[in-house]
Amino acid sequence: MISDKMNAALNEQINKEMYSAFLYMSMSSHSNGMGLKGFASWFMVQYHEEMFHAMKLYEYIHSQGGQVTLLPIAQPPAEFDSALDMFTKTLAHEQTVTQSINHLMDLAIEEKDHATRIFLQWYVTEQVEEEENDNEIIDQLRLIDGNPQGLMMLDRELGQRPANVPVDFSKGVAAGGEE
Ligand code: OFO
Repeated sequence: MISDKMNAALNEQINKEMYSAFLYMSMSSHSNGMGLKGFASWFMVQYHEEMFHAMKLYEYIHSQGGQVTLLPIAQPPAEFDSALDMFTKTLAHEQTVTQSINHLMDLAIEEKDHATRIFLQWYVTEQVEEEENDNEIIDQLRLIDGNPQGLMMLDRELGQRPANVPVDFSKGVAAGGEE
Protein backbone atom coordinates (compact mmCIF):
# COMPACT_ATOMS: atom_id res chain seq x y z
CA MET A 1 0.00 0.00 0.00
CA ILE A 2 1.20 3.49 -0.83
CA SER A 3 -0.10 6.86 0.38
CA ASP A 4 -1.96 9.19 -1.97
CA LYS A 5 0.99 11.56 -1.76
CA MET A 6 3.43 8.83 -2.75
CA ASN A 7 1.09 7.66 -5.52
CA ALA A 8 1.01 11.20 -6.96
CA ALA A 9 4.78 11.56 -6.70
CA LEU A 10 5.34 8.23 -8.49
CA ASN A 11 2.91 9.30 -11.22
CA GLU A 12 4.98 12.43 -11.72
CA GLN A 13 8.09 10.30 -11.97
CA ILE A 14 6.46 8.23 -14.74
CA ASN A 15 5.99 11.50 -16.58
CA LYS A 16 9.64 12.47 -16.07
CA GLU A 17 10.85 9.11 -17.38
CA MET A 18 8.61 9.43 -20.42
CA TYR A 19 9.87 12.95 -21.04
CA SER A 20 13.41 11.52 -20.87
CA ALA A 21 12.39 8.98 -23.51
CA PHE A 22 11.02 11.80 -25.71
CA LEU A 23 14.18 13.85 -25.23
CA TYR A 24 16.46 10.98 -26.27
CA MET A 25 14.25 10.10 -29.21
CA SER A 26 14.60 13.70 -30.34
CA MET A 27 18.38 13.49 -29.94
CA SER A 28 18.36 10.23 -31.89
CA SER A 29 16.53 11.93 -34.73
CA HIS A 30 18.90 14.89 -34.64
CA SER A 31 21.92 12.54 -34.71
CA ASN A 32 20.48 10.82 -37.77
CA GLY A 33 20.20 14.20 -39.45
CA MET A 34 23.89 14.83 -38.67
CA GLY A 35 24.87 11.51 -40.29
CA LEU A 36 25.86 10.07 -36.90
CA LYS A 37 24.08 6.71 -37.05
CA GLY A 38 25.92 5.30 -34.06
CA PHE A 39 24.89 8.24 -31.87
CA ALA A 40 21.34 7.85 -33.20
CA SER A 41 21.37 4.20 -32.18
CA TRP A 42 22.80 5.02 -28.72
CA PHE A 43 20.04 7.53 -28.06
CA MET A 44 17.37 5.11 -29.28
CA VAL A 45 18.68 2.48 -26.84
CA GLN A 46 18.40 5.18 -24.18
CA TYR A 47 14.83 5.88 -25.29
CA HIS A 48 13.99 2.22 -24.60
CA GLU A 49 15.73 2.36 -21.22
CA GLU A 50 13.61 5.33 -20.21
CA MET A 51 10.39 3.64 -21.29
CA PHE A 52 11.46 0.67 -19.20
CA HIS A 53 12.03 2.98 -16.20
CA ALA A 54 8.53 4.42 -16.70
CA MET A 55 6.97 0.95 -16.98
CA LYS A 56 8.64 -0.28 -13.80
CA LEU A 57 6.96 2.60 -11.94
CA TYR A 58 3.65 1.91 -13.69
CA GLU A 59 3.75 -1.69 -12.56
CA TYR A 60 4.85 -0.85 -9.03
CA ILE A 61 1.96 1.58 -8.54
CA HIS A 62 -0.47 -1.15 -9.60
CA SER A 63 1.21 -3.70 -7.34
CA GLN A 64 0.56 -1.37 -4.40
CA GLY A 65 -3.11 -0.86 -5.20
CA GLY A 66 -2.46 2.66 -6.45
CA GLN A 67 -3.73 4.39 -9.53
CA VAL A 68 -1.71 5.43 -12.56
CA THR A 69 -2.59 8.85 -13.92
CA LEU A 70 -0.73 9.79 -17.07
CA LEU A 71 0.22 13.45 -17.33
CA PRO A 72 0.99 15.50 -20.46
CA ILE A 73 4.52 15.08 -21.79
CA ALA A 74 6.33 18.32 -22.60
CA GLN A 75 7.80 18.86 -26.05
CA PRO A 76 11.56 18.23 -26.04
CA PRO A 77 14.01 20.45 -27.96
CA ALA A 78 14.57 19.39 -31.58
CA GLU A 79 17.73 21.33 -32.39
CA PHE A 80 21.18 20.85 -30.90
CA ASP A 81 24.48 22.55 -31.72
CA SER A 82 26.70 19.46 -31.75
CA ALA A 83 27.23 15.97 -30.35
CA LEU A 84 28.86 17.57 -27.29
CA ASP A 85 25.83 19.82 -26.85
CA MET A 86 23.54 16.77 -26.84
CA PHE A 87 25.58 14.95 -24.23
CA THR A 88 26.05 18.03 -22.07
CA LYS A 89 22.26 18.43 -22.09
CA THR A 90 21.82 14.70 -21.45
CA LEU A 91 24.00 14.91 -18.34
CA ALA A 92 22.24 18.06 -17.09
CA HIS A 93 18.89 16.35 -17.61
CA GLU A 94 19.98 13.18 -15.82
CA GLN A 95 21.15 15.28 -12.88
CA THR A 96 17.62 16.68 -12.52
CA VAL A 97 16.23 13.13 -12.69
CA THR A 98 18.67 12.07 -9.97
CA GLN A 99 17.39 14.92 -7.78
CA SER A 100 13.85 13.82 -8.44
CA ILE A 101 14.63 10.22 -7.43
CA ASN A 102 16.33 11.54 -4.30
CA HIS A 103 13.19 13.51 -3.41
CA LEU A 104 11.09 10.38 -3.87
CA MET A 105 13.48 8.50 -1.63
CA ASP A 106 13.23 11.28 1.00
CA LEU A 107 9.44 10.96 0.88
CA ALA A 108 9.59 7.16 1.26
CA ILE A 109 11.86 7.54 4.29
CA GLU A 110 9.65 10.26 5.78
CA GLU A 111 6.57 8.07 5.35
CA LYS A 112 8.38 4.96 6.63
CA ASP A 113 7.31 3.36 3.35
CA HIS A 114 9.95 0.64 3.25
CA ALA A 115 8.57 -1.15 0.20
CA THR A 116 8.86 2.00 -1.91
CA ARG A 117 12.26 2.79 -0.44
CA ILE A 118 13.55 -0.64 -1.52
CA PHE A 119 11.88 -0.27 -4.93
CA LEU A 120 13.51 3.14 -5.45
CA GLN A 121 16.96 1.80 -4.58
CA TRP A 122 17.14 0.37 -8.11
CA TYR A 123 16.67 3.87 -9.54
CA VAL A 124 19.31 5.37 -7.25
CA THR A 125 21.85 2.87 -8.60
CA GLU A 126 20.66 3.37 -12.17
CA GLN A 127 21.16 7.13 -11.95
CA VAL A 128 24.77 6.68 -10.83
CA GLU A 129 25.35 4.54 -13.92
CA GLU A 130 23.59 6.99 -16.25
CA GLU A 131 25.59 9.99 -15.05
CA GLU A 132 28.82 7.99 -15.27
CA ASN A 133 28.10 6.96 -18.88
CA ASP A 134 27.32 10.55 -19.87
CA ASN A 135 30.44 11.90 -18.18
CA GLU A 136 32.59 9.34 -20.00
CA ILE A 137 31.16 10.27 -23.40
CA ILE A 138 31.51 13.99 -22.66
CA ASP A 139 35.20 13.43 -21.79
CA GLN A 140 35.70 11.59 -25.09
CA LEU A 141 33.94 14.33 -27.06
CA ARG A 142 36.10 16.98 -25.41
CA LEU A 143 39.24 15.04 -26.37
CA ILE A 144 38.00 14.68 -29.94
CA ASP A 145 37.32 18.43 -30.01
CA GLY A 146 35.30 18.31 -33.24
CA ASN A 147 37.86 16.23 -35.17
CA PRO A 148 35.79 14.38 -37.84
CA GLN A 149 37.89 11.21 -37.71
CA GLY A 150 37.59 11.01 -33.93
CA LEU A 151 33.87 11.64 -34.15
CA MET A 152 33.44 8.83 -36.68
CA MET A 153 35.34 6.44 -34.41
CA LEU A 154 33.19 7.34 -31.43
CA ASP A 155 30.10 7.03 -33.61
CA ARG A 156 31.11 3.48 -34.47
CA GLU A 157 31.69 2.68 -30.79
CA LEU A 158 28.38 4.15 -29.59
CA GLY A 159 26.55 2.23 -32.31
CA GLN A 160 27.65 -1.01 -30.58
CA ARG A 161 25.60 -0.28 -27.47
CA PRO A 162 23.23 -3.22 -27.01
CA ALA A 163 19.55 -2.78 -26.22
CA ASN A 164 19.30 -4.89 -23.08
CA VAL A 165 15.99 -3.82 -21.60
CA PRO A 166 12.58 -5.28 -22.38
CA VAL A 167 10.63 -3.44 -25.05
CA ASP A 168 7.39 -5.43 -25.00
CA PHE A 169 5.37 -4.68 -21.86
CA SER A 170 2.15 -6.38 -22.87
CA LYS A 171 2.74 -9.19 -20.34
CA GLY A 172 4.43 -6.98 -17.75
CA VAL A 173 7.95 -5.66 -17.23
CA ALA A 174 9.44 -8.91 -15.95
CA ALA A 175 8.01 -10.98 -18.83
CA GLY A 176 9.33 -8.55 -21.41
CA GLY A 177 12.88 -9.89 -21.49
CA GLU A 178 16.14 -9.27 -19.75
CA GLU A 179 16.82 -6.24 -17.57
FE1 OFO B 1 15.36 7.14 -16.20
O1 OFO B 1 17.12 7.49 -16.18
FE2 OFO B 1 17.43 8.75 -17.46
O2 OFO B 1 16.12 9.89 -17.17
